Amino acid sequence: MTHLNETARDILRKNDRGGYTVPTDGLYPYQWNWDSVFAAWGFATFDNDRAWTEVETLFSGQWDDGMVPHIIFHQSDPGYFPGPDVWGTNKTPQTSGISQPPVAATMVRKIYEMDPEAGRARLAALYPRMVAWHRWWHDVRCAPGPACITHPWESGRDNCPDWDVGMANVDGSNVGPYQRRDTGHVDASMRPGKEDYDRYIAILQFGKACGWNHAEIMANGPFLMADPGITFILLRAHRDLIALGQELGEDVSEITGWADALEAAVPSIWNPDLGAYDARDIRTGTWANNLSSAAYLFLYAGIENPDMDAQMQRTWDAVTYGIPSSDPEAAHFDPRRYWRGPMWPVVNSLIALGLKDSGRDADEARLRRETATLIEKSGFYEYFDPVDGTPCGGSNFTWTAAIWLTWAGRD
Ligand code: 9WN
Repeated sequence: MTHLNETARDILRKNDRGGYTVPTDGLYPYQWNWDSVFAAWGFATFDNDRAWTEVETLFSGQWDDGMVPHIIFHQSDPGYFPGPDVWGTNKTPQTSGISQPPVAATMVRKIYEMDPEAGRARLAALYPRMVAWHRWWHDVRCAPGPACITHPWESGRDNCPDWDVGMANVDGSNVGPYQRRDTGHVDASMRPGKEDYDRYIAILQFGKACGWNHAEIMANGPFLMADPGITFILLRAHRDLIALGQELGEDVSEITGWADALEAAVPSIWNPDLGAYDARDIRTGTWANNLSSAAYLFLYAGIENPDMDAQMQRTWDAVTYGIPSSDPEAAHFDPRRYWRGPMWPVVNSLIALGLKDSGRDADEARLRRETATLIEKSGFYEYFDPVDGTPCGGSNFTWTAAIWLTWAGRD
C-alpha cells in the first residue's frame, strides 16, 4: 500500500492552500470545520507542525461568543454557493453563521499524543479557545439537553433522512432566485435536491435577518433538531478536552459538568419505537424514525447499548461495504444520494475508534478492511455506494486521504 500512502499525502499537500486545506479542489474551495481537523490528523502522520497549523487557522475564524463556524472564507471563490455575501456574518475573516461537529478536541488530543514535546506550547495556546467553543455548545446548542442543530449543514450530514421531519416545516418557497454551484462539479443525482436547497437557504436567510443572534435562532428559527451525531461527538470531545486540560494542569471541573449534563441527556434521544438513538424535532417533539450512522457513534462516546449493537450489525450486514449513512432496509434508503445511504469513510473512521476503544477488535478490523477495499479499488472519493462500491461525489478528497493515513490504510 506504499503507493496509496504517497497518493494520500499528495492529496493533502495539493489541497493545502497555505495554512488550511480545502476538502477537495473545485467543489469545496474554502476551509470547512470538521474536514479541517481530519486533515490535521492526516498531516500529523508525516508533518506534525503542519497539523497544528491547520487547527490554529481554523480557530482564527472563532467568533467572540466561542462558536467556531462551519466555513471560513479565507478568499473569495465564485465556484461555491452560498458564499460569504449570502451568509453576511460581517466577520474577519469572513465565515458562515453556523457550526459543525466538534471533533477538534479529539483530533487535537491525537495530534498532541503523537509528539507531546513539540505540541505542548501550541496545545496550551489552543486550549482556552477549545474550552470557549465547548462552552458555546453547552450554553447555546445544548440548552434543550442533547446537542441541537439549527441548520442541517451544522450536523455535517446535510440531507440525511434524520432532518426530514424538521425540514418539512421550513418554508422554502420565498427564497428568491439563486444559482447552485455544486451540481456543476458533480452529478446532481448524488447531491441534495432543489427542495432541500430552497429550505437550506430559507434557514440561512432567517439567521442573516436576525444578525446571527443565536438566542433568537434557538427560540424562533425555522429548524431546531436534536442530533445524535453531535451529541456523541461532543460527549467524546468533552472527555478528550478534560484529558488535555489535565495534561496542562488546568482545572477541568467546568468541562466535567458539561460532560455529565450531556451524558444525562443521552436517554432523551432514545426512540423506543425505533429501538435506537434517533434525531428529534425539538419544536414538535416528532422523532425522525431513522437509523443513521450517527447513532452508531454511541461507542465512540463511551456508551454501551446491546440494542444498538444489534442494530449496527443488521444494517452493516445488509450492505457490502462499511456502515451506511442511513438504514439500507428503510424505504427512503438511496445508496448514492449523499447522506441518504452512501458509506462515508470519514464517519466510519469515527465509528471504528469507538469499536477499538470498546474492545471490539474483530469488528474494527472488518470495518477497516471494507473501507480500505473501496479506496484501493476506486481512489480517495468523498463517499461510496455501500452496495456495489461505486465511488461518488468529489475525488482526491482530503478527509478520505487523511483517514487512509491514520486508519484505513494501516495494518
Ligand atoms: C455544506 C465539506 C462539506 C462537509 C459536509 C458535507 C458537505 C457542504 C455542502 O461538504 O457539506 O456544508 O455544500 O454540501 O455534507 O459534511 O463538511 O466537505
